Amino acid sequence: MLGGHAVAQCLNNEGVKHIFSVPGESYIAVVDGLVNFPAIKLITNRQEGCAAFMAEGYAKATRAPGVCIVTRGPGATNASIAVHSAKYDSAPMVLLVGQVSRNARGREAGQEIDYGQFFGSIAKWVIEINDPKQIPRIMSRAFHIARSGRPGPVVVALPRDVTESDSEIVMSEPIPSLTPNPDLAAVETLVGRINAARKPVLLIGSGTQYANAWKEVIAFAEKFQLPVLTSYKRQDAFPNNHPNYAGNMLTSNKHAQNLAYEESDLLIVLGSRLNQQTTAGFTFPRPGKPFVHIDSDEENIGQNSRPGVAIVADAKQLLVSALKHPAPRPNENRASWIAEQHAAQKEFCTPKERPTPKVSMERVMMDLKSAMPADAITTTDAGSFGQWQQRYLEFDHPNSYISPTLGCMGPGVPSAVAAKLAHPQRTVIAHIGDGGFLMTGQEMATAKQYNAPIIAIVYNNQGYNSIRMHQEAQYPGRQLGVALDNPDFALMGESYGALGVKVTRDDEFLPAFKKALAANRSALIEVQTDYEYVTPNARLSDLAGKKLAGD
Ligand SMILES: Cc1ncc(C[n+]2csc(CCOP(=O)(O)OP(=O)(O)O)c2C)c(N)n1
Ligand SMILES: [Mg+2]
Repeated sequence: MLGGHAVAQCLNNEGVKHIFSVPGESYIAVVDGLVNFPAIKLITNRQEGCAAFMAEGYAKATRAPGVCIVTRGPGATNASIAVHSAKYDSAPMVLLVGQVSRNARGREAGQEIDYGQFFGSIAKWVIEINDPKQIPRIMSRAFHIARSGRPGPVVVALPRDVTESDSEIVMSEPIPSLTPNPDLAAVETLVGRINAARKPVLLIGSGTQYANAWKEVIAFAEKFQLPVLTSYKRQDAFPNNHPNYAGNMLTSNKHAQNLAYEESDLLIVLGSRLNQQTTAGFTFPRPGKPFVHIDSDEENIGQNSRPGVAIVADAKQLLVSALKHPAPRPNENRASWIAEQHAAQKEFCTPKERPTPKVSMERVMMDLKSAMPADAITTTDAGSFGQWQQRYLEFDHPNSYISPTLGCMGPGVPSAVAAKLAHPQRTVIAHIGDGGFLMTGQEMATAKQYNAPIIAIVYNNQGYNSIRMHQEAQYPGRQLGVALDNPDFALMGESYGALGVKVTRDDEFLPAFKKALAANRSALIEVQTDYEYVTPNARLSDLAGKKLAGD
């Protein structure tokens, strides 16, 4: 069997349905193998960064590994942005990269890279297959590592002669997913602590999402009367309209931060590594704070703060086990406290009218909240516009918000197309800035080619406003290098076969969005905004000389 055919067979055995790619001569034997598996769709992208962002977005939309294949050297370096992103977001991804033939290694051969060094600090595992017979073992291990423990990106390098040689290869079965059970005594301790606490708070991260524990988290919060917070950019881990929902750990959500880190007398962190944003720049939980950390990966525990109680377990197994304990006596005080927390969150996520000379972001959010289908998937790119979706949109369905914690520009459109391929029945809406759209917006062509229509909302403030904001705050009146002279976005949309609409006034957004929903093809809505209105709370001129949060 050709080595490349064995790789294709392994992908099929792992249940892969979509592979994102840009072609390269270094891995054509794998593509030849894929011809034998028509059920696997090989998606052809326009840039490897986009292909890899699609694989990452696909992983977040399905909670299974996203797969990407790119050529050696330049293909691999282009794809690297999403490897970094997948690492930050604990997203399972398998990136296959071409490599020079074995006899050329170490000679600075055509497009050669030492992937171990290049991807070493941003991938979960990097491996080069140097013997065709090892393909099945290494491929199944790559998928296993990508999805187990704290999920993450795995890079598999395929030397050209390994994929093009013919040898006897014995296939093996994929390694089944393991879901570590909690220690039962530790669960008893946890339940005891909750029952003894006055104000226990549950803070959940993507560990609950990869464990598919949506229902169990709800049952646990209800049974033990816990307000629930979601970690940074994990708004879709818990139904936002559930009465126990208390908010997301967004830097501007002071109420949520206060609840988690000041007001609670017991903080239970389930499936979150507690990243920089969730912990307000690593300042919480303070030493001595009663804090229980539960994660399926031992390495995540205590990464930033030492917990009083630590439990290694799959989130769902932990919850199932805790739910076997009897419910505490209903506590009236606790119930009214939870209702207060939910009301504070509702207040925080309700936009108020804020007229601007162009289109008001608050108005766009109000209109979206009234017209978005309940199970729509939202993706966002990086930029100042993103603060409005993070704060105001509400999510009541699992896997409905895809936004990288890395804060990289570029994933908005690609991850939306991937989400649409994964869930053709759901509406997918991408939110992108003018800067971000010009980085990866060409994947609207991929959406058309594979019949995966999306709605792209491009907030055009004629520049890299997020950076304009930092410049103005730190060095007032000296903006440089942040303005963009833009193309006509609506026309660009049309050129990709999408409906292209320009929104220049508040009252034009809702009709445009309704038209997009009914379009039966992709839509690009260009929303013209005023860069002076840089955050939901502040204007650019208010920020002059003020230190902004960040490192
Ligand atoms: C790949 C990448 N390049 C640069 C940055 C730095 N950066 C963060 S936000 C931003 C501006 C984004 O501009 P735009 O997409 O127009 O959104 P806006 O901030 O104007 O709303 C830049 C340049 C980044 N995060 N990622
Ligand atoms: Mg902009």
